[in-house]
Amino acid sequence: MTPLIITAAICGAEITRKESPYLPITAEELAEEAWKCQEAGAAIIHLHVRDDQGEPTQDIEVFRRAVTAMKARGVTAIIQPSTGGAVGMTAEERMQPVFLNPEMASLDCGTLNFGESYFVNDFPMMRAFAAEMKARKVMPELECFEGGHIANALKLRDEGLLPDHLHFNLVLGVPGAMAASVKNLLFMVELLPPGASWTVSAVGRHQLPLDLATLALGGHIRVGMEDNIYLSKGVLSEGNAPFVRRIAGYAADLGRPLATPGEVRHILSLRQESL
Ligand code: KMH
Ligand code: ZN
Repeated sequence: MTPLIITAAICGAEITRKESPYLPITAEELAEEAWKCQEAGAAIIHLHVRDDQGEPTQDIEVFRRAVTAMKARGVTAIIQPSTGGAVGMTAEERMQPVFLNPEMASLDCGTLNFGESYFVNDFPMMRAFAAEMKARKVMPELECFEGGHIANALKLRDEGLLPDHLHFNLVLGVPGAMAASVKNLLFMVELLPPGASWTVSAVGRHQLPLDLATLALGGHIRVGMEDNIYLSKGVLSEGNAPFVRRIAGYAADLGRPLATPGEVRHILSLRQESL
């Protein structure tokens, strides 16, 4: 049985402190949160950062501070910065954390409606992200919010812009994009190329049911406050670790071991040195 990779998406770009007072924002808060998630079983930290006002930013120095604080706190999980940032950001803004040479980074594979707004990922942008990641041996996590996004990723692969191993994140339930249902999850999984690894991110109240379906199917799981802030109806999660702990518990019940960061490097074919 392939060990389960739990990714913790600890901050995101959209949730505010008004919605949850437990949202980590500063470098120290992000580091503490990442460490707690690691202790609970997460092997990847999907990272967005915020400025002093709590607004989303892709400033390389803010990312650098967060990563440095995480390492100082003892975080050994793989840190996966976002190149999605927030809606409305330019490709140049979004690219910045790639220049830190992380082991992984997200690569969004198509444009979609995103709540009341829209999130632009056209081919020139996707190619620019993919090429920069390839040059730096940064493993892209291919974020697919719609079935067509998988085809877009395969087009990038056919253009020689992706590594041999492909790792997808199937994101379901973003308002305006593909709904979070088991039927849609199966549809997406069946579109994946042979040998690809995949994780699932489901938004809001759909997170837990889709996670359980993913466990049954043998995929990997992303949880965290970027996608959902409620542990159950009306009950805010006091941070990200309770989400990770809950999935780790279900995996234990199924006898599925959790992947360590070392195992993630092997399963996802990450480069073996950390720059
Ligand atoms: N905040 C969303 C607009 C990613 O991290 O690559 C984009 C996002 C995807 O979160
Ligand atoms: Zn993200």
